[in-house]
Amino acid sequence: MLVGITTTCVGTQDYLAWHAVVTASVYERHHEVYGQNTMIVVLLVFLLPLSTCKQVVINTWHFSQAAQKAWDRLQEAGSDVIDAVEAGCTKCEQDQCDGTVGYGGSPDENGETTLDAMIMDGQDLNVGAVAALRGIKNAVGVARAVLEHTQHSLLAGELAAEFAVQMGFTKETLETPQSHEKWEKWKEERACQPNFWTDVTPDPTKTCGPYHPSKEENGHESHGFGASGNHDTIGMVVLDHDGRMAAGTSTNGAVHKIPGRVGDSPIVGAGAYVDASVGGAAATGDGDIMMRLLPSFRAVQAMQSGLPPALAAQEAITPIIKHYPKFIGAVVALSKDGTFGAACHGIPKFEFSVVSDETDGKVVVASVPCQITEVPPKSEALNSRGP
Ligand code: SD4
Repeated sequence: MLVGITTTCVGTQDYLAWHAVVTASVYERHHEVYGQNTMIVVLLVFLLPLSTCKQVVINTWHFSQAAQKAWDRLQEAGSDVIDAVEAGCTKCEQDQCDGTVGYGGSPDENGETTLDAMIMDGQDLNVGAVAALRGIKNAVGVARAVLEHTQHSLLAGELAAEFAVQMGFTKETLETPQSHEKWEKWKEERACQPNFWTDVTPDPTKTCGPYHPSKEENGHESHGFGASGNHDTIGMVVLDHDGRMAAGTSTNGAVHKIPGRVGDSPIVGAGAYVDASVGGAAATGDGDIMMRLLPSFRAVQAMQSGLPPALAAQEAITPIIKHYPKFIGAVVALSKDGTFGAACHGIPKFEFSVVSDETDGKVVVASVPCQITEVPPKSEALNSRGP
């Protein structure tokens, strides 16, 4: 049993409870034979193998300040893993990480920025999420309010904003001069190219809408998920000394999306997933594809079946590539024992940020090389985002 304790990560509270029970029963049975002092020494030695879980924060991309913020919050007395995830993702929202998290990024076809976010509690698998949230900057904070103050899992759009206002959040514009200029250029100078429409008239590869359904197939170009400024959702997983885990996401989605579009980030199992009895995962990349194949859920399932995190992340990406060989995206995975890894596809390399006891509380930006699938020429004419 001791060997099990030394090699397994045990939450401090669980360990102390276990220790109290063992201490009482061993003392009860043996103190008359060995004497009180010997027993006290033996029982103190029991405390030595105390092996609490490593604390770890991991998040997608080089968002080291978000990771640091989450870590720092985790160290504060009274803070928990949910606080840490919220603080880390909020930091990215405030910093507008790479323009793809928070306000003023990814203007949709109307020039509006809308936000998707999620928080998941790894203890009871409760989830709070918001999708296509309008006019509220702290999307992950609203997701937490959904988690803590409702029995729902996901609120969307204008009515999610009304909920947020009830919860004390401020309604304000998410447009900035930069997002307005980006939108104006796309609309005026580039005739609404690229966009996300298929098989509509007028031809979406040449002109702006409004569009109507058409039987004619219009091929369309890739949207360049992975090109700078269009790939940087924050997805975060946190583990504390007690083995408690949480995960979260925040993003402004896809640039020039069709108004109303929701990505993978607020979808459980797609953008993130965590089960403290196994581990957690978070994803970034082409969310329209990822929400069809639930990579974060698959990564956690793969860890449950015994794979280490890096292989579990790869296992989550493999089925996506089978269907969508031009897929661009990545998954980070963190096991309940504190080991972590990542896998990616379609870009040269993927960076992620980690901070743990082993890094002495300092953020390390690590990277993994990504797999790139050669697409046979005959597929070139096909929709790059579809099978
Ligand atoms: C989305 N997954 O909304 C997000 C954005 C992202 O790489 O991560 N892009 O599809």
